[in-house]
Amino acid sequence: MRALITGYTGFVGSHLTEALLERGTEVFALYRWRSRLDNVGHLQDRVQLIEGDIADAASMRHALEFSRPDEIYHLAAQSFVPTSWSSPGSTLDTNIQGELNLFEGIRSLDISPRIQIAGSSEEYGLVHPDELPITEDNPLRPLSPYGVSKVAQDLLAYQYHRSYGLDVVRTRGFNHTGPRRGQVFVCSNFAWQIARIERGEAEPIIRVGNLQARRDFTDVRDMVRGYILALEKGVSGEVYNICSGRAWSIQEVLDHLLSRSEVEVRIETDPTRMRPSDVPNLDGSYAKFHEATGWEPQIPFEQTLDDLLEYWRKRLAAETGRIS
Ligand code: A2R
Repeated sequence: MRALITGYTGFVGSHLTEALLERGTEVFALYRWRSRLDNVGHLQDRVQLIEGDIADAASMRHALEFSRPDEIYHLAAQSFVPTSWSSPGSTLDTNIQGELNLFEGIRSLDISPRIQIAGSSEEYGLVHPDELPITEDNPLRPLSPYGVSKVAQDLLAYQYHRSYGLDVVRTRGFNHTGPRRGQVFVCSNFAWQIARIERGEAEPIIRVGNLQARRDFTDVRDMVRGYILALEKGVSGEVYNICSGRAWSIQEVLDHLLSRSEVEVRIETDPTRMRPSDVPNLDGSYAKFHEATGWEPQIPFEQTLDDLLEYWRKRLAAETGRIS
């Protein structure tokens, strides 16, 4: 089995690569010459590296021709919602054109891989209270340029499946976190702030955005197990939510992390962390995915948060070690 991963160097890509290698899959890993390798340093000599850029059609075709994959996990994207407000154009370009390049590359070659498209709960955007928990049939009312880009990716995949028979399975992953999550994302950011305060590297103030927002969180290791199952058992052309079905408020996340630390902190609201239109509540139903694949979350979210805090403690300690 040969799998091509776009977005290999990212948060999810690193965990997915580990899971695929464990399954015995040969992994072809697309990266950019300037990609940071922090997440994948330990994997570099276990994968076949392909330098390329999804935004470039020739580069994408080369990656496909070189790897001739049985499976593709299409993770590469501008994945950060706040950046999509400051750079909506490049977010739409990368995410939509990148996927188009992937699909057209496949069409131009004599290959028929199964393709997983990493969509997002941000596609649902505005959800009314009587629509919870969110199923795949919910209207898509995205509230950010990122959400729009993921809706476009989702529908483009549907259209290429219907029009050209591409063997696509679309997943809509709800929030996921765990070790290696970038510190710009909320859970990781809190864990990073706490770890820095513990080390005496920051004053004991935690800066927060909207603590009332509620999100359905899944451990990244459960999420990538879902992506693999989506290609093992998912129905071609279908779309599946992957989520835990249990929403946590951001306040609860913060309280749990603080309960795992000795530090005394003051909480301060930081207006720059508020989004122009934040989605108040996003909890999902994974019933359809469970029915198709048997998937269900296995790692309690409390464990995920503990692992995340531990990750930052170790990483900051290692960084200090490198500097001194
Ligand atoms: O920024 P880099 O060079 O480390 O690579 C990122 C990659 N990427 C690209 N790769 C090739 N050509 C591009 N034009 C391009 N733009 C971005 O996508 C990185 O390896 C990956 C994104 O990683 P993260 O930002 O950590 O995202 P995460 O959380 O792993 O999300 C994976 C997927 C995305 O499609 C999200 O929208 C979805 O799951 O939720």
